[in-house]
Amino acid sequence: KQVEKKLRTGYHFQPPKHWINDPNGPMYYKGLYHLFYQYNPKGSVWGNIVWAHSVSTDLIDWTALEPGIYPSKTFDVKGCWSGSATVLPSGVPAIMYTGIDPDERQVQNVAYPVNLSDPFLREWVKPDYNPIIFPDSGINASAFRDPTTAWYGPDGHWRLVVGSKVNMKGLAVLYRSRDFKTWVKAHHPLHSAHTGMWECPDFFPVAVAGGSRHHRRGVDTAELHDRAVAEEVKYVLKVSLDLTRFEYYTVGRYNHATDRYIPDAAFPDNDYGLRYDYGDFYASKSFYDPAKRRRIVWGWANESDTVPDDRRKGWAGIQAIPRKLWLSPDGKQLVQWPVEELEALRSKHVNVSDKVIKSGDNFKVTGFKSVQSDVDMVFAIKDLSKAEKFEPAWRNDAQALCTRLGSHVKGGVGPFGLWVLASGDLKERTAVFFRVFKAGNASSHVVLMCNDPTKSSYESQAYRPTFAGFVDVDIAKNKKIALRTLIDHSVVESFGARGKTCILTRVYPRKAIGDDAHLFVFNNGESDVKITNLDAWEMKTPKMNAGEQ
Ligand code: DQQ
Repeated sequence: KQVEKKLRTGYHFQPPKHWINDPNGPMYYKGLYHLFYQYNPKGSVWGNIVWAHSVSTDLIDWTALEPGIYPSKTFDVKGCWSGSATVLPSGVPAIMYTGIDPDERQVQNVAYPVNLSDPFLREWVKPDYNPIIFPDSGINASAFRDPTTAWYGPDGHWRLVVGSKVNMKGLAVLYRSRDFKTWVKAHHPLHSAHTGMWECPDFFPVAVAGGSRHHRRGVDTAELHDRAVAEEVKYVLKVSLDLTRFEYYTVGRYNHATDRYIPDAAFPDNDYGLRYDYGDFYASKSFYDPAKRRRIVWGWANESDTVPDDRRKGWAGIQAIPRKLWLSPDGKQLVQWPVEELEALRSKHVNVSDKVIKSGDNFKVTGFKSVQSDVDMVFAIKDLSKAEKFEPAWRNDAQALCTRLGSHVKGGVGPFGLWVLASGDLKERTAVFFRVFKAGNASSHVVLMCNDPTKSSYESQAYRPTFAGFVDVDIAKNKKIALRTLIDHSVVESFGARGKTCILTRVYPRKAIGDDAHLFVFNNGESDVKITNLDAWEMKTPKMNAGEQ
């Protein structure tokens, strides 16, 4: 059966065909980046799950290898679900993953490379002492999965957490081991909250500003036992909620002695936390890249078309562009930015500068093909006096606010932003935009970033929710806001305010495809805005999983 090429991505990660979901066990080993991911080798819907495996020297060109982990033993005969890699102090990488056993129980297994001198790490062996972690009587065996990268404590014990739940309480169940073989459950979880099941937990350190290392530098989980490092880091706990299909994170402290994680006061318990991405981004997994001393996060972007569409297309699911991630200098949130390697794909370039977009106007960016492009721009707002008044209750639900105040609803300052993947007649278009509100006291403002795909396609079956998040910027002081948008046929991945608020959306235009996909800048607010600078590049197509030559 032929795969439908239309709307397949050019530079976002995807295999040649079939279903993909969660990124698994990303790591750097002997000069290669490894990415495993949940994959159905038999079709374009979820099922028959194995760990497909790809390698890259630069996170851009990918070579597909044979699956690394696949059902082969009683402890994983019904599926090899998500997990993580830990590079041991000896340099040996270990993969920990969830196996589904014959009774449908979720158990945790370990696997090691067969041949350590093979940088491709093609073959993995699962020792007979698996499963290393079995759901005991206190644990719900059908809600017990996705082990994290392990870390080593000052007491000489390894630790890792497994996602779980008890009733509606999400749990990061903590295990300890001396030898990486025998794992013992701690008396209390690392953390828990009343949110429902925690899938794909991720727990890692981030540098704080003012410490001995630059705050954008990554910190390896393997450095955690070092007390000097421990004083200059904060910790991030990220979980994926199967109930909302969104991910949330908090930033906090980790007490080595009590083995508990305590979110900072800025992340109250009754709140889910912030999000890496306010759009279609799930089951993410980060890793420390020793080659460039950074932390990188991978996340899965599901299709939002229908299952029959996916069967027809013969493919479903992509990975978002790998993002470097760090703690903002004020410690209030994480910041993400596409890995710098992506810029090597930039080719034909256009620039617009100092262009005013008057109230109600729009402007077409010409001279390049935008269907597979990278747009990086800055808006300037001179006059904030017309900003609409913000009601405090709106704080709780950016998405509802943006659904109500879509890109076509006129405002004071904004909506202004981009129409991407737009047909020439503008009947099809996806809006990425900002709207600025005046908060209670006139000197402070609230900035909302939205993605409105309601007009993205003539096709009416596709799921097209509006996505939105607030942007923590001092707009009165800066009078500017930056927007970077990666456009790639059926994905629009945006980074507001240099990576403070990110939104990824999948769209399925009918008309705005190939050379008929256009880029516009629009302003539906009363106040004029100015494009201080806009750079846009066509993006080359990298080698994407063609397999070994
Ligand atoms: N996907 C995996 C699970 C994980 C879920 C199964 C999250 O391990 O909890 O494919 O998308």
